[in-house]
Amino acid sequence: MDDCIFCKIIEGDVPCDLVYQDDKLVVFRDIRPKAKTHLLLVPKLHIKSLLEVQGEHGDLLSHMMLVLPKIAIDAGLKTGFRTVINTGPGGGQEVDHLHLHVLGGGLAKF
Ligand code: DGP
Repeated sequence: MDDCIFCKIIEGDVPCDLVYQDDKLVVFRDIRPKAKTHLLLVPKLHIKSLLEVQGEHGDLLSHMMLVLPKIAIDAGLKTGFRTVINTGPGGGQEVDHLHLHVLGGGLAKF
C-alpha cells in the first residue's frame, strides 16, 4: 500500500527502531510511547484492521500471538505486559494497517 506508513517501514523506506522481524511480521518501538516500553507488532501483509481479517489469515494471527510473549520477555517485560488492538475509527485506530500494541512498565490499571 503506497500511502501506508507501516508498509513503508516494512519496506525499509521509513526508519524505525526495529526490535524483531521474521518472514511474517516486524516489531518496532512506537514513535509516541504510552508506557516505558511500547512496541508495535505488525504483520508484513497489509490488512487494514481486525474488521478485514479473513479465515485465510488464521495462521498469521496465530503466529502473532505465539511470537508476542517471547518479544515482550526479550524487551524486559518479564512480569507481564498489556496488549491493545485499536480497530477502526470507533476504536481509535490511527494507522490503517493491523497492529498490536505491546505495553509495559508504569501502566495504570483500567
Ligand atoms: P493506532 O491508534 O492503534 O493506530 O496506533 C498507531 C501508533 O503508531 C501510534 O501509537 C503512533 C505509532 N506511529 C505512527 N506513525 C509511526 C511511525 O512513523 N513510526 C513509529 N515507530 N510509530 C508510528
